[in-house]
Amino acid sequence: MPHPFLIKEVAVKRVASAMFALAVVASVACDEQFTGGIQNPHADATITLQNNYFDPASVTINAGDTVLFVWPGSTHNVYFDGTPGSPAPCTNMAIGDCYRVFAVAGTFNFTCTLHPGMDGMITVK
Ligand SMILES: [Cu+2]
Repeated sequence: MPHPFLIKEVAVKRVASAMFALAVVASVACDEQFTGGIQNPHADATITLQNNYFDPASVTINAGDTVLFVWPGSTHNVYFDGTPGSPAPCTNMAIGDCYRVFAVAGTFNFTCTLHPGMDGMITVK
């Protein structure tokens, strides 16, 4: 029979690892893409995908901020230039929204691969 103090220590470690797992899930859930409409109105900056330009084409945010990309009705995508810290792309859709978190400072150029010249830039301070 283990000493009661040892049993309590194991339980605390299990709770701590469960909380860590929840924190990981919560941070991953911030990068999301939805077709059909705005699902989560939280954003630090919003960029709308117009025909055929980003409005606005450039925004400046702080590290840790979330950018909301909005598709009001025509097919576009958002691909980042691969700079370290770039988020995953938002893939083709016509109506929907995509959230991307920018965790580190830098300049992140992005483009819609369907429309040459449809480019934008996010500066993270
Ligand atoms: Cu486009």
